[in-house]
Amino acid sequence: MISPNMPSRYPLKAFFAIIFLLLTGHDACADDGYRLWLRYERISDPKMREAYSKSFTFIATTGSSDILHNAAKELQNGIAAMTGTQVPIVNTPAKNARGIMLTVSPALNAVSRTTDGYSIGLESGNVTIKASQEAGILYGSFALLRHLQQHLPLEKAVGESSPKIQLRMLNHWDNPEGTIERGYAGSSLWKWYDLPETLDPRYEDYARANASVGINGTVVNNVNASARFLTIEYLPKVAALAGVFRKYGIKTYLSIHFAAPKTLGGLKTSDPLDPEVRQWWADKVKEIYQIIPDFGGFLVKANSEGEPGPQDYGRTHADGANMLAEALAPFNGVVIWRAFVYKADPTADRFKAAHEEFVPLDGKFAKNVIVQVKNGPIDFQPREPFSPLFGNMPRTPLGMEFQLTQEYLGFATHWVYEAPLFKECLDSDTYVNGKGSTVARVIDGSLHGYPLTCIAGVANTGSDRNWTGHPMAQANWYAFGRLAWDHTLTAEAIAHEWAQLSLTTEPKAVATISDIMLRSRAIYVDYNTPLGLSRPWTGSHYAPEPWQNRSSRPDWTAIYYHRADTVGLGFDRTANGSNALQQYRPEVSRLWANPETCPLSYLLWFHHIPWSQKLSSGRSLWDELCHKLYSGADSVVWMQQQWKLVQTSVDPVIHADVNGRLTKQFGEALWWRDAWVLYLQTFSQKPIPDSYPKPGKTLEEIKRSVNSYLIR
Ligand code: GCW
Repeated sequence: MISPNMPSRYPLKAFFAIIFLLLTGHDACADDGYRLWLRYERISDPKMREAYSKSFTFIATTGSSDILHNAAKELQNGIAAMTGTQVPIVNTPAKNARGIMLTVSPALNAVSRTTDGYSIGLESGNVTIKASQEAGILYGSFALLRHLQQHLPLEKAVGESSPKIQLRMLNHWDNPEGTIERGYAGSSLWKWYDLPETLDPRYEDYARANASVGINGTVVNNVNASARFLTIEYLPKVAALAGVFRKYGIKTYLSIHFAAPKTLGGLKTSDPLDPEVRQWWADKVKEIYQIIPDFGGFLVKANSEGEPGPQDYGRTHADGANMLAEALAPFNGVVIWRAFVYKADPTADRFKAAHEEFVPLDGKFAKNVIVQVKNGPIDFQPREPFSPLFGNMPRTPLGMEFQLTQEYLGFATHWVYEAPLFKECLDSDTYVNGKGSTVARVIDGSLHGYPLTCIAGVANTGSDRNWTGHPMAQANWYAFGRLAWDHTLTAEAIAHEWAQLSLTTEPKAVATISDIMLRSRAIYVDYNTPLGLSRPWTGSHYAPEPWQNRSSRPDWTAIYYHRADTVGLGFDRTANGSNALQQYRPEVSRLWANPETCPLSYLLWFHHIPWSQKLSSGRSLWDELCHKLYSGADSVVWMQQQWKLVQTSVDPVIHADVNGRLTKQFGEALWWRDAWVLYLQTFSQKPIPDSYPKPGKTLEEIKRSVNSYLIR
């Protein structure tokens, strides 16, 4: 559980440290961000504390299961911290006492597609939390606590809530040796060496945080999977983690190495149609369920970026997925098969690859298979149009994959609140069944009646004390969970809620912080990849490098994506170019195929635009680019100024931390701005408009400054 991290082996040192902190006026209990949005700060208004205390004189729960116990315990701890009153947990409350009743009652389920919903009511002076499943009680309890943390009247807590999507999961890209692929918050949370004997208390806090936003699944290892996770050495370690997570309604999943029958089992092949291979997987799955009876299933990256897969044997993705599905079916396990595929073909457009490979397989997957699709067609870019797979596989449950870790969003340095990115995709209209066929309605199953629904976020957690490196990146984990539960929530409402729970309840400060959050992603895009530029080239995925033109494959260079030349800029994906637009419904493609009607934010995704061409903004392409890059970088100054305004409302340690990161972010925004402007100027041959200051460095100097960031 949350511990104050006291260095108990050095009592004298600790004593002097505290005296020092007291004398120097530092807050000895400074917030290190560990508690996330579950801070349960003491309510300062005595009247409100008293009102809450009077309403809660007991917490009654009928069952004794771990999940119910944890729900009651969380309420007890939260209420004690916020009001100062220790509320007893009882089976039967005293007559006429007022308190919280937790009741598992099957009736609720009728209204919901999923089974995790809850209702909160006020009955005879008691607050009731009812749900058809124990997990629902846990979610209802966290909802009540969320409510109290925002100091809202109890009557406003009344209502029902059910998640729109069944499997709400985190995908960890964690490796067996403790590193995290694309992780920017330290090393893996999982201490594989110490497991299974030693359970870090942090595992439970991780589970609490997830449960508090309704996340009910976790894939503990990288999709670039080591076969070691399937060994008798590692499975008990995974089982130990599963044992902790289960108590918070979370199922554990594993990413698998498709060639494991060969590499681990010593078979001659891993061909999915080979009977011995099928038997090997059936046996392995049985072995897993013997020690993890509620195991969730497998996540698979196959025939993608060098990972093995069924195509190595002339088989299809469906053949591979169905083999695993057959092994998992007797245990109600699922296969989550990723659609992140693209080939090293210099003449092809990577944008089209997933659609080309997967749409012909629609309807060919077994019932317990979900195909997991990244939000955009390329790769977690700062801004991408929605993947054209959404809406085009009506007979195959499609799951969503968002990336919480900021691989292309400035790692743990740049402040980017991702909910607007998630919402932009979820609210996009595919038009597949007419207007209103949003991506959200594809993945929640309501459009095509999918029997299984899934949404995943590539985790941004790590061993850093504050979990996510950048303190504000906690909001991305939070927002993902809240949207996975209910994609109709707004990015704004979630920002407000998160800021209140995590930073301050002062209304003005909450408004200021939410405002920064809500604008942060657009600001990042403006100085990083404006007007539909993208940058999935190899290298650091951090530093600007638009000049990069050499790699083992063409689609791992920068020039492949932006296509700058003396005529103009952008990737022509119209009928004159790669025709990727054809993968969308006519209502979408018609709009985007015309540069006059294509939103400026997607323009260079689909068009090669001449430098002098006038855009809908009234500026030429070149001038608009300069405008975006300069105003984006300048807006970081605005972020800094706004952040200063909340100094007295936010914990000083967190405030200083974010301040430092913003200083760095500003320097790097200028770096990106100048790199793009100077590099593109070599093609456009146009001057930077007079109103903007000239870059302080030459292109050559910037290239040199980037070199140190490149890991090849
Ligand atoms: O974005 C790319 C990343 C890889 C990642 C891959 C994927 C896990 O650069 O690190 O591999 O996507 O999603 O499979």
